[in-house]
Amino acid sequence: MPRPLTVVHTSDVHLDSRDTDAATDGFRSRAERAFSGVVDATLEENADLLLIAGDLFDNNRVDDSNIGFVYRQFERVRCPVVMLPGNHDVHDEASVWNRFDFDEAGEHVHGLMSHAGDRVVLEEIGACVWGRAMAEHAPENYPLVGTPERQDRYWNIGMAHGQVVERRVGQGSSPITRDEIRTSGFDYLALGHIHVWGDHSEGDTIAVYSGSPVAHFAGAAGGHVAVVDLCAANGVRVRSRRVSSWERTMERSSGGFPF
Ligand SMILES: [Mn+2]
Repeated sequence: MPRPLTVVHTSDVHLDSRDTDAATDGFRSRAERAFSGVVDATLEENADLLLIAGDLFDNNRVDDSNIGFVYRQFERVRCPVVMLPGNHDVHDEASVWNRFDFDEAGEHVHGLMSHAGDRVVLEEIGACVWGRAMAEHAPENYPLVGTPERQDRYWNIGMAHGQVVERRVGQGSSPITRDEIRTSGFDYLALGHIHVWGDHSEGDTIAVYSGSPVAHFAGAAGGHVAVVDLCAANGVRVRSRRVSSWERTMERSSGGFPF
């Protein structure tokens, strides 16, 4: 059996340096501060793997300083990082991901950039991570079609950016059905797109939306990451860890008056 792993899972950071309304303590935006909090959580949890399940960038026109910010944050991370594009940073010809230099980001940083599905095998931690980059956020985009055979010597981890639905009805974009989750073969499925926590586990697959780590995108309860413990004896257990809150803004804008 693969060895126990701790995974930090985030999504929907929506980095964009033009969002400067909370520029304090060296960060240009709430999203930058929250993403730094994601890295802090990864270090404090002594995580083996960091997953970013789409919409790391708010749009494909963000300037290169946003990419530079991500490189500098990844310099702090010791464990492997695996990223999937979302619908805001969709992997098309104009994609921000075409400007992202994986060599500069470091050997530990991986992107799942194939529209047919991509798998990264991380021998050092006994995990393989699969995901399908979206070329277009459309009803015809099926994030969980084409999942690979299970590899029994590894933890089988999936990533998908889209909307969990009962069935495809031809309207919602990037649908992920409950049947697809149940038959995916993944031990853990890292979901992105929804900005608040949501457990969509089916069958033997634990599937969770971490929600955005940015409090102002996630809601009054604050911004969170998912911390996932995978252990052969105990199975897969997930907890939500808060990485940002509204308090800092409230202190500034209202002198600490309780929200
Ligand atoms: Mn999204």
